Amino acid sequence: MEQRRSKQLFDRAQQLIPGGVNSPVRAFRAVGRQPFFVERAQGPWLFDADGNRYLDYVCSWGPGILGHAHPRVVEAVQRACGGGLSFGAPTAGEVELAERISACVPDVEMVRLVSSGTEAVMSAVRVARGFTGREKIIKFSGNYHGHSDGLLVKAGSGLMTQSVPDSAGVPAGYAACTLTAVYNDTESVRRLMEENAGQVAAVVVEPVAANMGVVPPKPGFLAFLRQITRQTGALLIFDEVITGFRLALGGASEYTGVHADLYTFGKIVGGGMPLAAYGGRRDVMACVAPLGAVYQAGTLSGNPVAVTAGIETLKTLMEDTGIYERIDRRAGRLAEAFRRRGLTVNRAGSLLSAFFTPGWGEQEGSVTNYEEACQCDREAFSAYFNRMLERGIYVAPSQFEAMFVSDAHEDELIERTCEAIGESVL
Ligand code: KE4
Repeated sequence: MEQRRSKQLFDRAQQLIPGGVNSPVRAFRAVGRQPFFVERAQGPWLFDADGNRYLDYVCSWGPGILGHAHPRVVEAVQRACGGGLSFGAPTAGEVELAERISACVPDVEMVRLVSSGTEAVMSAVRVARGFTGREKIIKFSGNYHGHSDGLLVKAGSGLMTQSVPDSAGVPAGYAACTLTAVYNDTESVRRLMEENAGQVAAVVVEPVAANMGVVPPKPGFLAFLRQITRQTGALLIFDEVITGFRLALGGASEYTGVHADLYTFGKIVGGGMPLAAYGGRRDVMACVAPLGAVYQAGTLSGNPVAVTAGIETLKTLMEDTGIYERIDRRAGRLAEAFRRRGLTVNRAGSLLSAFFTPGWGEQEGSVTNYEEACQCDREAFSAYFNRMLERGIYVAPSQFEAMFVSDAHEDELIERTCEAIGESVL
């Protein structure tokens, strides 16, 4: 595969940008090759600087549920640009987007727009602390909630790929306020709650984990979190940066039937532009400045161009909820292809991961938490990734990320992918 132009760009990038990338997982370090540099994208396709074309199952890590450069979204964004890029003043679009988010997820009675998932989760945690007057939070190993200091404790995603569960530079004091439980293990939560009685402001969870690979909640796990947070006066925060508008139009609360106190959204809600959100119970969100005492602000919060992308994306999803059946069905076909090759597959709707669990191909494995995900064969994953890429199919360059299916992945392309899986999982 020709990669000369990408290599030139990567060499230049590494002179000025740490690792040559603006987010670690993009460096392809877990799969032992240099990254390709994208020139443009259309529908399910990415085109790189050397003219190579890839069928894209990363979808910009989730935003691309409609496929890249959806005409309706692009046209609206182009029109919005003509009216100015940023005002730092309220606009009608922000009201419409807030109304649409609340219409899709009725638990979101009030919502604040921000610019990244990290900012959304960081803010939601601060609101939970401000509302409860408590300092500690419980998260789960293998869950990733962005790179704010207090949440880089046993994060999954990029950090997990680097096998460094904590980040340098996080003050010990921050980590001390973050307690880490085991995903799908109710006893680990109960124990932390008992040991820190009256001190836990919130439990923050990926309602379907997707940063240690996809790990769905075991039956009853989320309901248990709902019950124990109610009992102890802690808030339940669903980090739906990935699952929001992905599992269903109403996200995880629709998909699982469990309802949280606060929600965070990112990725799809911004249609691929820098826009995220946090929101939930009106009494809790009433703590947010200027209404309440919890400060949070942002120059580009509710940016009119990003808001336009978000509105057009949600409008398209709201007008054609048949998309969810289409992308779920297609993801199911991919899961079958992986299982035929003896891999362990976790899937929730159009989110899936195929794991190279110990003894893969001979014995059935299971991945229900961080520890089990860490036991996967990363060399075998890397070989599979590279074989797929040589066949023009781009999956996430890490065992600990999800595969995303978009509405642009037509059935014929899914079948082509299934064939490539059969040739690449060896
Ligand atoms: P951002 O700050 O990257 O927009 O969102 C952070 C975040 C928060 N919560 C969840 C559940 C997330 O998955 C993320 C970010 N996801 C990763 C991919 N797993 C983003 C890709 C990257 O880090 O480059």
